[in-house]
This record gives sequence, C-alpha cells and structure tokens, in this order.
Amino acid sequence: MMQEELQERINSSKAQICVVGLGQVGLPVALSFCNVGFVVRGLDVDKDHIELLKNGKSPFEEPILEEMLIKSRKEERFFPTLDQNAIAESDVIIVCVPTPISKEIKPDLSLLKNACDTISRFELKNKLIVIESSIPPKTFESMILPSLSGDKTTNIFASYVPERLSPGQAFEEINTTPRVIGARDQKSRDVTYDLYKKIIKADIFKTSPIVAETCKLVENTFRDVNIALANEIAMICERYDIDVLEIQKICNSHPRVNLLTPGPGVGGPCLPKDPYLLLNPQDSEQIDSKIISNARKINDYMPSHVFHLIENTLKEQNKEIKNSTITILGTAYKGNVSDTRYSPSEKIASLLLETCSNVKINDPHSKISFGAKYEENISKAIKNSDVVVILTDHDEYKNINLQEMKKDMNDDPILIDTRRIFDKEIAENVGFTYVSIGYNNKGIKNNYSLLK
Ligand code: SAJ
Repeated sequence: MMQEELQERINSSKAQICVVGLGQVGLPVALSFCNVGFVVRGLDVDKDHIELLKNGKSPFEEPILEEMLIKSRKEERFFPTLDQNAIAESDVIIVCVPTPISKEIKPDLSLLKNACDTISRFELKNKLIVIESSIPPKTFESMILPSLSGDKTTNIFASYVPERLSPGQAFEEINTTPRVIGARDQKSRDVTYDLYKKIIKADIFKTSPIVAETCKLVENTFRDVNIALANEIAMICERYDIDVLEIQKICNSHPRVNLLTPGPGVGGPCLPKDPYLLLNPQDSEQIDSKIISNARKINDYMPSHVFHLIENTLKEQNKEIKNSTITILGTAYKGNVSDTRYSPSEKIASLLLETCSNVKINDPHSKISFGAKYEENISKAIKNSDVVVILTDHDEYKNINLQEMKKDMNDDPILIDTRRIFDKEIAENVGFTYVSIGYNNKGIKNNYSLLK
C-alpha cells in the first residue's frame, strides 16, 4: 500500500488503528477515533485492565469515558486485547505508554522501548507509527526510529504527536486543543495530519520531531515553574500575614500578569517529571538549569510546608502531632480525578506517620491509603479528629457542612485548608482554627528556608 492508499483509508475512516497502552491518554485517544468511525484495537499488557474494558468498565475516572466505551463496544468498533497480532492487523499504530522517571531522577524509557521493540517484530511496511508519550528531546530520532525499523526506515511512516490532554477533561481537550506533528518526513507528515484532523477541531502545527518533543516538555515545565512561583509568593505572603489569593486577584487584573494558585505541591503523571525529561536529552549529558530545577525543589518542598503548618498550629494549642488524631481529605493529585500518582498527599501522609499513629485518610475517588487508616466515609474519617487537612479540591469536600464537621471533631478543631475550599471567616465563626497556604495564619511559624 502506498501513501495515497493509506491516506484514502484514513480519510474514509477505513484504516484499522491499534493503540498501544490504554491508560489515561491511550484510552481516550482510542475511543475518540472509534467515535469518528474507526475500528480500533487497544493493546495492553495488563490482563485485568483488558477484562474490565471488554466488559465496558472504565479502569479510572474520566467524564463520559464509560459511555464512550460502552457505545464503542456495542458498535463493535473497540477491541481491547492482550494479543500483539493487533499490530499486524492494523494500518496505524499509536503508542501511548508512560515514560516515568527513575529513582535517580532520570528518564525511564523502558516501557516505550519495549513497546517499540514489540512493534518492530512485525512487518511495518507502509504502516503509520505515531508516538504520543512524552519523551526527552532527540528520543524520536535516536531511539524510536532505529528501534522501530533498523535499516528498513524508508518504508514506514512515523511521527511524534505529543498528547496534550488534561485528565478530567480528556475528550473535550482531545477535540479542541491545538496539536503538533513532528514527522520524520513529508509523507509521514501528510498521512499523520489526515489522521489527526479526523478528531481535532483546532490548529495542527507541522514541524520536526525535536521541536514537537521540546514543545511538549516546555509546556509542562512552564506550568510547573509558574506554580512554583505562586507557591513561593504564598510563603512570602505568610510572612507578611496577607492573603495570596487577594494578591492573585489584584495582580491578575494587570493585563500581562497571570499568577497561578498555590497548593500543597504538584502531583500527577506529568508535571513532576516532564521538566526532568527536558533537561535529560536522549544520549547526551544532563543540562544544568537554575530556574527549572529550583522550581521543582520549591514544588517538592510544599508537602513539608504543609507538615510544618500542621505541626506549628498544634504547637500554638500546646498539642503535639504524636498525641493527635489527624484526618487527611484527598489522596488524588487534583480535584475530581482518581489518579494518585506523585500526589503531594503521599509525602504529607508519610511525614505525619513518622510521629503520629492516628492518621486517617479519605478520598471518594480512590482507595489508596498511603499507609494511613483508610476511611471510606467522610464523616467517619472526620470523627474524633483534632486536625482535618484538605489536600484535594474534590466536589464532595466542598459540600461538607462545617457545623456538622465541628460537632464530629474533638474540642478546639483545626482545619488546614490547603485548597481554599472554605471561607476563613465562616470557618472561624463556626469555631475552627483555620490555617491555609499563603494566608494570614496569625503568627503560625513558617519554616520556609529552601534557598538559604
Ligand atoms: N496545581 C497547582 N496550582 C495551579 C495549578 C495546578 O498547585 O494553579 C497542581 C495541581 O493541584 C496538580 C498539579 O499541579 O497537583 C498538576 O495539575 P494540572 O491541572 O496543572 O496538570 P495535569 O498534570 O493534570 O495536566 C498537565 C497539563 N499541562 C498543562 O496544563 C501545561 C495537560 O494539558 C497535559 O496534557 C498533561 O499535564 C500531560 O499529560 O502532560
């Protein structure tokens, strides 16, 4: 099959697609293609995951995902499978496997390398291979292309199209966010463009693989650095006993300022590691950085800052962490998702557990406990606690009745609201000691000294 033939199959939605890796990116991508009429095979190595999907059950929370899954299964457009022959049976292969960092804070591309090695065992002539996973600059040229096809590279179409979706808004963002294609040659670019314009109602930039790789990582680094700035300004505001959200509101009325929102730290599968991918190009030495690496340090420090806020607030009441009952509300890395990867809650729970044996934890979206005592019910989690620490802005927490919560807790209750879901005055009127990040915490000590 020549380029024109493949393009014709794509344009008429007759091309068969195989998505490798059915996680928070791969699954929405697969179902988005099903939704515009393609038949998609979803290849994954996790047997339980495949079984769930075959039964129309979503393995994680994502709005409309389950509906889309059930519809695609019913229409016989989506085929989750463990069978690698799905690669041979498809015209287009889209790789969406995770690319985490190792304990040594280096890119771990082993899952991606395995996926490429598996794909390369099949005849790939005239097929289109697309990589969506985040990768360090130069990876596409120096690792992916060689591992896909050795010296047969001239016969395949290949592109790097980084994913850009935010979990919790996956389908909407696939549809409406501009994308970038970094293709290995003109033919690959044309075929890839025809494929993605089927699901994207926004601009599609065409460029080289290294530009596409770098753009993806710069976007997430930009966000990480800007959150770090907001976090550092929040800790400065605590020293001045002023409210960072008031600062944010007024400063953001300036036409060229957009201060982000401070919080207990930066979690999730992307932001905590993509800056490191940017600084670790494939096959070259790590690049030295000042702003990017210090931003990472500030965001990584935030869980300790929350811990100190808890400790120092208890001290003000002549209490100690070790004799207190502490409830954590939220293990997911952000509101209304179930993902707990790199969540700041994990570090905060482990710091508390070092001295306190009564740490309870709740999350309506996840059963992860991080070593604390998991309580499925929010009221039970709060019952007889001295301190409630809100770490995730789930809607369920926004609906908590503060009067009821006060009644359930021990005397002199403390509310550490790191996501600002409650109003300080209201909480104080109910009888809480209310403490937050970047706030007038009435002299509660702030231990921030990172850059000393
Ligand atoms: N956060 C703050 N303050 C803010 C914004 C976020 O503390 O003002 C925290 C969140 O609580 C969370 C973390 O940052 O712990 C990350 O959340 P997020 O909503 O910023 O981003 P993700 O990780 O869910 O998705 C990001 C998005 N990237 C950008 O916005 C530049 C998404 O578009 C990417 O596709 C995704 O990473 C990815 O997969 O790379």
